Amino acid sequence: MEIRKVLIANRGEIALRVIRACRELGLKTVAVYSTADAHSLHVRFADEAVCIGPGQAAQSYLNIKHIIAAAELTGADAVHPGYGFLAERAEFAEIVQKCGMIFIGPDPIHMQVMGDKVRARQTMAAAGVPVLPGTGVLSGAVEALAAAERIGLPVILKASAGGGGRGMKIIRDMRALPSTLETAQLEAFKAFGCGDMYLERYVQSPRHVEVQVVADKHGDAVHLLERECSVQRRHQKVIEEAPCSVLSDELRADMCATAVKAAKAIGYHSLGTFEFLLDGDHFYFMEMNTRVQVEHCVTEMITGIDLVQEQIRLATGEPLAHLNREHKPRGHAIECRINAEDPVTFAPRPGTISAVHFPGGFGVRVDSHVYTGYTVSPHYDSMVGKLIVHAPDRPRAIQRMRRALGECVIEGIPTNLPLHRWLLKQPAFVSGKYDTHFLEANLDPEAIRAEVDAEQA
Ligand code: MV4
Repeated sequence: MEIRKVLIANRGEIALRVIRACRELGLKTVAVYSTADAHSLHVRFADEAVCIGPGQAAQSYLNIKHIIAAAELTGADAVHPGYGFLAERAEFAEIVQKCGMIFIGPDPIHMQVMGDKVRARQTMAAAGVPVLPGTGVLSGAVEALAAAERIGLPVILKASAGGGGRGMKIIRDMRALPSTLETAQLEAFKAFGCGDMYLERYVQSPRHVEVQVVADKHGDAVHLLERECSVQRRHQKVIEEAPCSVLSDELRADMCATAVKAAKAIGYHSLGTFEFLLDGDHFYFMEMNTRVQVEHCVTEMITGIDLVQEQIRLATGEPLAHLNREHKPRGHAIECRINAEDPVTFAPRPGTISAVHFPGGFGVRVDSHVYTGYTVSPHYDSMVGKLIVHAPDRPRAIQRMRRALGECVIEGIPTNLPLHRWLLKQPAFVSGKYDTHFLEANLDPEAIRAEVDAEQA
């Protein structure tokens, strides 16, 4: 199966990222855009561009009919979904395939299995992946109470159709369980159209460590090491790094081998991320993501592998033969997500950028779609770019990121650059000894405001 022309069903930095990969592979590109994105770089960088609707995502980037029409109109033979929007909608992948095009991603069946968190848990447990003690879909309060009794408090209620932290409730008291379950079921039904809930032992202070897997259509799979993503707020990642600084070589080998084994067990192909909760020297399966992730860049820096090019090659049926079997981390990489938001309250702040200067120099990478005069639309995610550094070791990566953050200028709208400058000097971050609660537990509005003032001085 050959690809000549790829339609990119996305916008922003990831659309640019995919266009760049295509160009290096000698593939033609088709951008799709909403009227709000008419002046976007992905429109200009692609060979062709088709307007697919108004600013509201539901009418453009989520509009399957319009996207398929754009693909047929331009003669695209493959579709890359990026992340977000339709990237994990099995129905979209199926339609792309039924229209005779290649979906640059996994088999829709794997998107379905992993989108159903109870099925994902069961599938992974059956493949020999460690999962926390827990249940299937709960039939009601009686079963939930019995399960919580068996597992021991605290436990966490999760929506089977949730994921990424949506639809979760922690239970620390048996008496709260029946009413919390009922509310959670109602909320899940409203949010996802499915009220199914399950329960797991709650890990109090975990780290979020995820393993990147690359698998071909012939049953072969390799890992590309892990990413540490514990610096987050309300389930939005803020900083990611690779490798994870607290993994022993044995634990890394175990976690990575487990992910490869799981991918092979289910016959997975394409890029995949296995998210684990790390609790001391135990790890447990949380979720599997079937898309390219925002933070894929830190893996690229420490492996030297272009993940998006691999994803495209794999979609054509190319075997993995050319990839190394065993990877040692090559130095250390850190990524800061730069958002158009209030650095203290985190509220999105769309608007027009009056001036931008991105850092450069040795070991610095900027993946961004913004430019001077660019208007950040209120219709979409507030991320305006990613600042990625690579250095021989973690201390030098931190120094390099501080240097790069110092060079970075975005004027006209507030951004979280001051938050990053503050984060990069927090003792817990510098020591590497932090968990998923670190950011929210240590937020210091005064200190971040001082960084804002320093920026303006
Ligand atoms: C957990 C957990 C503790 N115990 N499950 C959040 C995102 C979703 N993937 C699952 N999440 C969690 N599941 C059990 N049994 C803690 C979290 C969690 C978390 C995980 C990763 C990164 C940040 C987090 C922040 C709060 C809670």
